[in-house]
Amino acid sequence: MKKLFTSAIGLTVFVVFCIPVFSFNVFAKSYQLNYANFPPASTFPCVQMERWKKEVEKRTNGAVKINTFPGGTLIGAKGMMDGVIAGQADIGNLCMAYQPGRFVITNAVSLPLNIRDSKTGSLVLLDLYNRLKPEAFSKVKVLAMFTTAPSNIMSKKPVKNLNDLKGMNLRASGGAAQILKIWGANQIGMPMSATPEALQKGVVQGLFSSVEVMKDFNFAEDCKYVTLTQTAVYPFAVVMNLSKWNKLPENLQKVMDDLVREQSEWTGNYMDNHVKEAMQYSKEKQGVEFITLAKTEHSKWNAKLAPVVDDWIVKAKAKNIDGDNIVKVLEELINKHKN
Ligand code: DTR
Repeated sequence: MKKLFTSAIGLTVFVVFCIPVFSFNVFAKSYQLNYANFPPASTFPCVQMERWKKEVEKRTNGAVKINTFPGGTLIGAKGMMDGVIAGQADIGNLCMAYQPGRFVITNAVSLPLNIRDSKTGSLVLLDLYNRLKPEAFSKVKVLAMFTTAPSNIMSKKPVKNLNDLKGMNLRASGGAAQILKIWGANQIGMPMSATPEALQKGVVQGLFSSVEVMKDFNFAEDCKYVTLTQTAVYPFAVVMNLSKWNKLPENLQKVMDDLVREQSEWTGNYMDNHVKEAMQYSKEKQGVEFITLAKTEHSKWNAKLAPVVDDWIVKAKAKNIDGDNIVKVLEELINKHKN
């Protein structure tokens, strides 16, 4: 009888204390995190956000639940970094080009250094960040970094030479904006999320960016011409509120740490493939003309860009930033990662 009684207690203890631990998972507590993003859900920053959410939830067996907020519903484009630092969202995705003076070191990735695709740009940016650990990110935990594919001119009117571009109102931000100005366009700065309205109202006659937006924002309906320049990638970061990060147990932090490089590279690959799809869609479904600059014309455009890197180094020096070293590191990383 006594034996039976002891076994019954043993079984009860097992059922009450052990089964929940085994059957849920090894993560004792669950966590909900809010993730803010500025553009609409169909665009690449949000596609990568949903992929990250899915992976984190899967790899933590649901111990971490990510609530995603696309379309600037939680924090807008320019307020992303400060919003995350202040805890308005736990995680946020930001485009560094929208605050060029704030992210001087990492924005250097948009200098005309011949980054040919988004995968290369993304790995270069992440390695640059890891190597130089810029102060601008000291108040957050970085969860991923990636760049767009190189920028091209999408416009309502054809641009075949520098004269066509002269005075044309085109939208761009950060390093890409500097390049447009040098080529003689009338550059207008605004986040991508404000561009559809500006195009429709005629405030701008086009934009300078990676061409997946021809499909994702359906700019192909307004912009029937794309001039292929293949310059300037835009850098992005996914950042997390530091005190929220510090409160996560180590095994959950490890899941996210293990994802940093994978997510950055995944996004680069997604973007590169999606650019191809968007080009096909624009040509076949929207009758968009893709313009390749004539050789002599192309040399003129490149000649204008020749002083950009040296000028940037001089300006960086004035801010006490070792621009020479940043460019050297960038060139080394581009060589390492290029396809
Ligand atoms: N090229 C930058 C960033 C960018 C490219 N595609 C998208 C889509 C959604 C938001 C931002 C971006 C820009 O032009 O803003």
